[in-house]
Parts: sequence; C-alpha cells; structure tokens
Amino acid sequence: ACVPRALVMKQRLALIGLAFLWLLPGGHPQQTAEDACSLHILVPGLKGDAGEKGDKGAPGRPGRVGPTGEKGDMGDKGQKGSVGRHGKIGPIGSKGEKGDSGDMGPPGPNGEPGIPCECSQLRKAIGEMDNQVTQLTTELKFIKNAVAGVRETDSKIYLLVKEEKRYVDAQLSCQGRGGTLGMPKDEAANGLMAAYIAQAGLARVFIGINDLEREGTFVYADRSPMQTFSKWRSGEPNNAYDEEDCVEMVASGGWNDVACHVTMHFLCEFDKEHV
Ligand code: GN1
Ligand code: CA
Ligand code: CA
Repeated sequence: ACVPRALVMKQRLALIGLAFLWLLPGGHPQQTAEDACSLHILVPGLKGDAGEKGDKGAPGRPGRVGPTGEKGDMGDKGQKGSVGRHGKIGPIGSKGEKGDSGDMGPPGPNGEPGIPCECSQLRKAIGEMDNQVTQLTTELKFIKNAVAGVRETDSKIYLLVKEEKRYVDAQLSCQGRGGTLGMPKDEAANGLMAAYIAQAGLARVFIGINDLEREGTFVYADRSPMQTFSKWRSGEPNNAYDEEDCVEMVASGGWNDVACHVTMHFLCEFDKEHV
C-alpha cells in the first residue's frame, strides 16, 4: 500500500518491457508468463564496454589574485634627462647706476619775436619800492636798537644787560633769555660789541670766555675752543692772584682775565635762528 511513486513507475516500465518480449517471435522460448511477472528478476544487466574518450573540455576560469609580493631592491639610477625648457622671466632687477651725460645737442631754433616792453612805469615803481624797503629796514633797526637796546648782525642779536652779576649768574641770565654770554669769534663781532659797550657809557662787561675747566685753556661759553682769533690786552691773560678764570671786555674791545666772583654788567648773544 505504501510503495514509493518511483518504484511504481519502474514496475510499470518493466511490465511493458516484458509484454514486448512476449510478442517477439522465437525469442527466449524458455521464459514463461510466470517469469515475466516475477519482480526479483528485474536486476541491471552486465556493465558495458568503456566508451571512447570524450573531446577536450573548455578552459577553466582564471584563478584568484595572489597576495602582494615582497618589495624588491632599488633599481639602478636612470640616465640623465635632456635639457628642460626655458624658465619663466625673473623679477625686474634693481636700478643701475646713472650713465654718463650725453654730448651736447645742436642749438635750438630762434624763438618768436618778443612783445615790445610797455612796462617802464612799472619798473620805475619797483625800483622806488626797493629803495623804500631799504630805508624802512634801516629805520626799523634804529627803532629796535633805541627801544629794545639791542644790536644785531645778519645772524645774531646782542643785548647789554645793565645788572651787576657774577660770571656764572650772568651766563644763567643770558641762558634764561634764550642765549649765552657774548662770544666774540671774529673781528666784526668784537668791534660791534666794543662799540655797544662804549655807546652805553660802560667801562667793562663780562663776556662768554673762561678757563674754569683747565687753567690757561680758554673756551667760549658754548664750550667751543678758542680758535686763531683773540683780543687779549697786553700782558693778559695773567691769572692774577692765581684766581682769574673769567673774561671781561673793556670799551676799547680788549680782553682781560678777571676773577669770576666779581660782579659787573654783561653782554648776551642770541642766534637769530633760535629767536
Ligand atoms: C688788575 O688789581 P691789579 O691792578 O693787580 C686786574 C687784572 C689785570 C691787571 C692788569 C680785579 O689787577 O686782571 O691783569 O689789572 N684785576 C682786576 O694790570 O680787575
Ligand atoms: Ca685763569
Ligand atoms: Ca688779568
């Protein structure tokens, strides 16, 4: 009752085969109808002879990629390459030295004829104004001298101070006004100072010369050394009583070394640039 389906099929095929044998004339007379019905005789026949060798099969698929190999030794250095292309243009260099001046060019053509001058009156007026400027300058100088009591050159202003002071205080007083004690460094300055002293009716004043720092070495109040110009009176400087380290100018313009602690009027000097 529970014969597998495949076995049933096999049985049916065997029965058909047997029926076929039965119908064949003169074939296997010894077999009977009973034999054909017996299932135990349905066994495979003997193994056949070996078949002929088949054709060669198609080539197989490529194998998988293998693992990375070990790093080899460095190869030999390649040959030197050929010269490369020209590089880009570099930055502009620094300015060169100025060249020599060229030869003189030929003279230019003549200019247009000028317009006839009609300004003689203007020229006359300008000339008169020049004279007025000169006159006014002289008058202004006079007023300055009279009112302020100063003297001036192109570069300096001199002021006589009618206060009696010791040398150091006189220098401080001039400095407080923006100057120094007067420093006659040439004949012109010395002459102007002398005339100033004389006109003021004074006999002597302190000027800016001393040998306070080193006996016998006289320097100006601005510490500049004495140059070739000097105006020492005869026999001076004598460092009398071994105590004369400051200098006075007498009305005639001569110099004399005197003691610094004595008091007298003094003459200041100012640079016009700094006034
Ligand atoms: C004065 O005091 P007496 O005559 O010795 C002067 C000196 C001069 C000298 C020239 C304080 O000295 O500096 O060298 O005359 N002393 C004073 O004869 O003015
Ligand atoms: Ca001296
Ligand atoms: Ca002296």
